Amino acid sequence: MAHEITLIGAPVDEGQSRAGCLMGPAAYRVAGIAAAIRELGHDVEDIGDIGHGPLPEVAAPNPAVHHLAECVGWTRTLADAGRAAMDRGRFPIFMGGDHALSMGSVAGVAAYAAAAGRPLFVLWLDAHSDFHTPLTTTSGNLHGTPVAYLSGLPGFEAFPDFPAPVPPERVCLYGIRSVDPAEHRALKAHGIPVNDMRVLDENGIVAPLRAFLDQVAAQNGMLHVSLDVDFLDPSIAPAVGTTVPGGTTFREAHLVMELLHESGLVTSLDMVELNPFLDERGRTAKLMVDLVGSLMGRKVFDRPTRSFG
Ligand code: HAR
Ligand code: MN
Ligand code: MN
Ligand code: MN
Repeated sequence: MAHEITLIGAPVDEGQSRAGCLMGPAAYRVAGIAAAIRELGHDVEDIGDIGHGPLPEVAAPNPAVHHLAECVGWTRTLADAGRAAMDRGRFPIFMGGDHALSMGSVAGVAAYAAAAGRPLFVLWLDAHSDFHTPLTTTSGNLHGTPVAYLSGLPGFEAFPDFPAPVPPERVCLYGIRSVDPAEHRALKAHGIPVNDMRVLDENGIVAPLRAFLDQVAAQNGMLHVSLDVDFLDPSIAPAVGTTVPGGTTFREAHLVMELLHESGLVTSLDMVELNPFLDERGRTAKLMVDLVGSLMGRKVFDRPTRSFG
């Protein structure tokens, strides 16, 4: 199926403390993201980079938290941009930018899904669970909080109310290998299933994903995919500030994208945490663009589309 893709540049750098993610959208454009998707038969428009807009007056609930006003601003502008693209029948790709951008991208997609009367599912491809709140974070880096925000947890009073919080059984954390103690407790209390690397080592990369996709299909859901560069092993994707050893291999990551393509279920995508300042001759940016190619249908041989549900 041909998609109508809208590239949204989201140069968010304020959700963490290591400058460089703001160059992410430019790096993806240099790596040829638009041409790579167009080549696969999809329509592509690039609306350029958006900003965080006017800064609201907000009080940080925890002295560690930094750049709260900027992150609230980004959440508003990105939610609006994502919702507007989907209202026009398009498939938004949010080119980050650090993972704080997902507070906005998922909020926009969730508002669209609620209006369309369809359940939203979220697949979080990441080394980290990103389940802190502004109350529990000790680093103060808000890129570690979006999953708690989209789950409707308290502590996000400075942010817009999340439209229709995503229930735990509709969230799939995949590739996880770094969870802080407060996140661990909160994940258990909230009942979010965690597919950590141990689960994927034992069951393979395919089976847990198929089980989740079957759920999405059975409920006629929409599926947002949030792809963090550190989902990948640092040996193949060095351009990220928070490398964690033991990530997915080149083929595992492509296989995930190929299965997602065959499912026909994905309706929006984040590409987050690329820090081009840390890259080696553009290899991480190019790999991320290649993975999007697989998600958009690039393959060596045709295979029948597998029906889920
Ligand atoms: N849990 C740690 C913190 O809150 C690290 C979070 C890192 N998050 C990302 N995105 N890089 O997944 O500081
Ligand atoms: Mn700014
Ligand atoms: Mn992340
Ligand atoms: Mn991460």
